[in-house]
Amino acid sequence: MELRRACQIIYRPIRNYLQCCFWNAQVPRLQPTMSFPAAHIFKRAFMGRLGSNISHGSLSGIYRLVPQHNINTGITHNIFTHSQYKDPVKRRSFLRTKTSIQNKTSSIMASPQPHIMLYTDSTPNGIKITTALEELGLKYEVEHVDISTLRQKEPWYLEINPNGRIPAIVDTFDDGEPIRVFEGGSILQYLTERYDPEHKLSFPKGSREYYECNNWLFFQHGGIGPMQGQASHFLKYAPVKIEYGVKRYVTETRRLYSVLDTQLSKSKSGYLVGDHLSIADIANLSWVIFGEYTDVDMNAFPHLKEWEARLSARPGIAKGFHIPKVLGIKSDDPEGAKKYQSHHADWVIRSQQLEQEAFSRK
Ligand SMILES: N[C@@H](CCC(=O)N[C@@H](CS)C(=O)NCC(=O)O)C(=O)O
Repeated sequence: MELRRACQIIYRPIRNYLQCCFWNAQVPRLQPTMSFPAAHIFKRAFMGRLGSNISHGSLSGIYRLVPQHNINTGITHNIFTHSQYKDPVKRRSFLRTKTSIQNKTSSIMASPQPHIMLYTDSTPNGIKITTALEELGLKYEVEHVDISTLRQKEPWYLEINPNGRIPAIVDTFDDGEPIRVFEGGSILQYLTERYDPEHKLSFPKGSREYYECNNWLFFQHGGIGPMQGQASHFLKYAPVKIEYGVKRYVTETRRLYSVLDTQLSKSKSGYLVGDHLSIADIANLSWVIFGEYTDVDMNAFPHLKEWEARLSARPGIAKGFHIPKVLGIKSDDPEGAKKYQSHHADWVIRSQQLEQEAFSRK
């Protein structure tokens, strides 16, 4: 008999015993894996299946990614932790639930627990995720990637988002391994598909509203985001004033706002899709609140203006706007807008130069 098979047979009763006592690393989808170090040692010895990049966290008794060493870059960086399980009391009660009622396994499996590390800054794309997380009421940790310091171009971060932009998240996937998700729309879909079974911010997959929600999510991703982003660039950050660029992008942004305004004028619920707030509203709102900053007169869009004020007053959204730091870009705060502009103008040009140089060397 093959040695590996023999080891498995010997290991099985030990594993079963451990399964009764501890959170076992072998049970798929019951993540994050809470395990007694011995379980991992047995597992490593007999099964040889421990991922090398997470072994530090797992062998320390709490399954969490701590310093992650990238063998390609030689850089070690803390990218992920499971704070929920640092607390020994919570940890013990979690273990008790698991070990006492084995039958409950399937229901735990059905609703995975988030262990989200969010990498972000206070910008339109960044607040899209913090507002969604707050509205969903999910636990998450934040790593402030101050884009003005170009942290988003460092090798450790490019492992998480190869595009060198915020936002991005790292979560624990069903297989117990970290999963990275980048691009705001992809993150919003990931969060709602995994953690929104009650459809607080989403709609049942396959329903009409589900597809309509995608329409407005992609509208933001392919329209408002890039167009308004360029409008800000030419208006606020470009070292030379190019009237053509300003006109093209500011006008296009206004046109896109009018599309949103018309949609809202027809909406009975006051939301872009269906009868409740959704990731479609959240994604677009995160840009619309920067409207005045990009020379859009919101009085021209009464439905959009009312929607913006109503949604911005929601506690979850209001909180999410100011994570990881306070936003000060509203038209009633011209000083804040000026600060925001000068904070971003300098790094935008440096970043552009750096990226273009790196690209032309390839
Ligand atoms: N398509 C991306 C765009 C992300 C993006 O452009 N983020 C900006 C902040 S709003 C950023 O990280 N800029 C940093 C840089 O350009 O280096 C998304 O929707 O997530």
